[in-house]
Amino acid sequence: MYRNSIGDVMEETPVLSSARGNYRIVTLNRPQRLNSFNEAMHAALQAAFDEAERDTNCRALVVTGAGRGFCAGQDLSDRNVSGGNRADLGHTIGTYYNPLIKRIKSLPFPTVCAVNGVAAGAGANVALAFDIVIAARSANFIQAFAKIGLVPDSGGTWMLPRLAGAARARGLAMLAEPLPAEKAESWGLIWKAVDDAVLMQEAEKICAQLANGPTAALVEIRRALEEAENNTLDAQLELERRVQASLGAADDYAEGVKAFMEKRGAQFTPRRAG
Ligand code: T3D
Repeated sequence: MYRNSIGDVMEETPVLSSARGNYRIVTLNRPQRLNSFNEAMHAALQAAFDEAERDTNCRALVVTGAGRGFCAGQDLSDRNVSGGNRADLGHTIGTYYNPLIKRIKSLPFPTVCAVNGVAAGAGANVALAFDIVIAARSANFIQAFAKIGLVPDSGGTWMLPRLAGAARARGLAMLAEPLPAEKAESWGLIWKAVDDAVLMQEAEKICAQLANGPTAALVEIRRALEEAENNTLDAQLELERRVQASLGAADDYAEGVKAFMEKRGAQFTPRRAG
């Protein structure tokens, strides 16, 4: 619950989810707190992912934020730091943030993040965990952790050096300065920055393209690129051989080749349950 600008008590629906044909739009919805995470929002986001996974018609999703921010990380008003009863951050990270990042990375369809405004703390790293990240030009990414005596979490220390290189990762994490969307694009953190007015239009265009694509291959692309981070070239070549053998035996490959030869768009197979 929260009070709106004229003092009325409002009920909170921390995450909104709506189906658009074969993809979904999931919106973080605590705009009065810049969509920062509390336990209810973590639970609601996981429930929105559950719902999307159950719906085999759903073959991609976009996550965005309501209001002027994308997500300001942990809701700090939930943290009692003056009394003796402090939250065990190891517990909350292990219970909420780590499972969330792993969940995003293992969704059985491709994902898009439309960063509509500031993405700070865990909010920045949650955004970077999606497959394709686009951001409004006015958005900023802030590794806000050092300002409150913490290290980047939610995969930040893993993703930042891989995406931006070690020197930039150190600068972002230690200085905790806002990184504007266009710089995030030029540094390789995100796919692209777009005009604010067309953010959702662009995000949905990308999402629709992914939703009409070969879902299994797109998920394998995500996995293969993740595994490449730790593999030798030999191991990665073997992984590509194995994955290609499996995809090459599937209907989507046959359809893709046929469609090419017949000079038409491919009609890939729907996603299967489980
Ligand atoms: O605790 C654990 O479980 C460990 C996990 C940690 C994960 C983390 O994410 S730690 C990092 C937490 N996040 C931050 O430190 C960011 C805090 N927020 C900010 O630094 C700034 O709000 C922003 C740079 C994101 C945006 O600045 P600005 O000037 O555009 O907006 P604002 O005025 O600061 O915020 C607007 C409102 O949202 C304001 O409320 P008010 O005054 O209008 O009633 C502000 O308090 C609220 N808000 C923003 N971020 C948070 C928040 N309220 C609670 N928690 C927040 N994280």
